[in-house]
Amino acid sequence: MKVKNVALETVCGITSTLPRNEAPEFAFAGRSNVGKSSLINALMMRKSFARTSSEPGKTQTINYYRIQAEQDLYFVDLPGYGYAKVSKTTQEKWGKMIEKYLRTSKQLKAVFLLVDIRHEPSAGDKMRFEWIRANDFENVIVIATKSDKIGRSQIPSHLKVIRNSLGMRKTDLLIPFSATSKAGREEIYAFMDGILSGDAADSSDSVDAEVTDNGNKSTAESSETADNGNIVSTEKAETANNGNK
Ligand SMILES: Nc1nc2c(ncn2[C@@H]2O[C@H](COP(=O)(O)OP(=O)(O)OP(=O)(O)O)[C@@H](O)[C@H]2O)c(=O)[nH]1
Ligand SMILES: [Mg+2]
Repeated sequence: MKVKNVALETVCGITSTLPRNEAPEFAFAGRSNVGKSSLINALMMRKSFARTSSEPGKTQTINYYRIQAEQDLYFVDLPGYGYAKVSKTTQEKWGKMIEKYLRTSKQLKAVFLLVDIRHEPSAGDKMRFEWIRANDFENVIVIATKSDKIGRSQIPSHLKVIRNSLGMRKTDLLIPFSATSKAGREEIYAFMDGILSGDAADSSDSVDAEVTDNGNKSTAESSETADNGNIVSTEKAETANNGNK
């Protein structure tokens, strides 16, 4: 994927009507402060287009970034959950709005659930992962963020904890990512490209990725090696064409 231009096209508050976009959407969910906006910036090749903050709870709206690449698409930055200073009622309203988005968007191709690589996923992370699964999103990709914050040699064991804790299937993608080094970005692009090209061709071919227990992909021809040495799947995308909702 080669990003040519980006724009913040739509910002939705709690009472807004969600847009009906024509281009494919990729959504980013995860706890407050996990690094959603930072990942979106890295994918947009921008330093600080999406607002980031060391203060959790920065993104309190659903933000649609329109991306011009080989084809147009959207990155959808969802508000983070689990931020204590946001009242329970507001959090619940938000939860409902996010669920509504995930359930009703016709263009949503995949949901990226971000978890911090340093920690075991929270109850909220597990709940969301299961929820997304239960709503028939075959394309739920887990991104383990802030991989620069642990030593390289620790990455596989941390990925294993995340995989086991979330109850991920062997074929589920788990990609370690760092917004500082950008390690993992190419794998995420490759995954998206796979979905977009499969979508365009309306192909129903299915190639299951084989993933080793430590979460690293080992077989796909088009795999690329991440900066941190982990190999992740790019083929699984092809299983996804019929898997959305
Ligand atoms: N070292 C390091 N810091 C990161 C990384 N990703 C995000 N951060 C930092 O973590 C903080 C939160 O990042 P955001 O991208 O704003 O997180 P968010 O998930 O969008 O947060 P909300 O909008 O509150 O839901 C910021 O201080 C970022 O600089 C990373 O990969 N490595
Ligand atoms: Mg944010």
